[in-house]
Amino acid sequence: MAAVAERVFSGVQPTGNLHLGNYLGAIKRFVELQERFDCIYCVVDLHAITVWQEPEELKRHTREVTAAFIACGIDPKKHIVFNQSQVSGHAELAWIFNCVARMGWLNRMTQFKEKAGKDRENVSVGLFAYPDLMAADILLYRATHVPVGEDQKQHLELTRDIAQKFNTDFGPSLSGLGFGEGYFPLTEPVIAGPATRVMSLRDGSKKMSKSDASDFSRINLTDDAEAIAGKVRRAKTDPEPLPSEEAGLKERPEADNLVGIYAALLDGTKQSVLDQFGGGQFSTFKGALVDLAVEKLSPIAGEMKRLMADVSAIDAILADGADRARVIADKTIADVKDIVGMVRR
Ligand code: AQP
Repeated sequence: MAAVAERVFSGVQPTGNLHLGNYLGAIKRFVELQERFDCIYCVVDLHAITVWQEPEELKRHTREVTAAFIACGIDPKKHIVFNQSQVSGHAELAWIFNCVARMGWLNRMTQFKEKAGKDRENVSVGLFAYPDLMAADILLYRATHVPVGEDQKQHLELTRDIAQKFNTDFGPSLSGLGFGEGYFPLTEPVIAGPATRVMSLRDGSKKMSKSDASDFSRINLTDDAEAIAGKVRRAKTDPEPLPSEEAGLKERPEADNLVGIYAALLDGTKQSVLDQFGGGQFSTFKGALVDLAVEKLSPIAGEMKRLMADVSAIDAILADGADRARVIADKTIADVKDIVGMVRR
């Protein structure tokens, strides 16, 4: 395969309040990767509308995710921050990938099964085809690394399958056009750290999610100290003291979740947290967790509030990012049209 420059791409849906899971599983990693890679971070509004969004809420959430990116430390001047609908290449490439991916592949996607539930006949076609659009988001920029939470692992595997099939199906066309043996890279997921799947504070078997009906299930990035304290104190636990060894967290999902959150906020490991709190009661540990969460999250909430007070500045960042993203995307779309055999002027 022709050498492809290393590049990071990832996205977040503007579907509601960003929470600690989005932060620890994804956005915190986005910030770290800026040091080593060229990064493109996208507010994926086309993904959001696979389920119903009130138009005014969609606009507000799009700006809020942008504000969160910046408040967490993403630099929109050095890297690219934009919203997906402003670069038409995402939808164009997604259509081509709809014709590359197989129904059987999409039928196996667990996120679709979870989100569609028993109401499969009534969900949008977009919700089913969501992973093809996600593959298009990533491969439009020929991204080599994608930081995501654990829940997106299967979609990343599908992205690799689509890239591989495209490279194989169009192999002769690729070599004829001088692209070597492959056009799209086989992208690597970046899923790392002690909190790649943060669970609901009310139910250790469910992922922390924006769309959970209970606000007590998650810590929002905009929560103030009082709200964080209330949610952590009410978080479900079990009656045993914390174990001293990590192996003791097995079969104790709520304890495992809170210890993982503490470790991730501190950039430590679960074992280092247990070295400090093992053998103690949850009440002591929860008090320390509240202090740590408030210390780490309050500055983000404050900065988001400040940024949201100037919507035109946020819109200018998104417009500038879209202009820069489009330059890369247009080149890929032109190449892909040549490879597939579409006549261009
Ligand atoms: N609970 C989580 N733990 C760790 N990482 C998580 N992510 C989401 N939830 C957790 C990661 O956050 C990034 C952005 O996710 P998204 O907004 O695009 O979609 P999602 O995964 O569907 O997130 P939600 O909160 O559950 O949203 P809704 O309720 O709208 O479906 C991704 O990298 C994701 O892995």
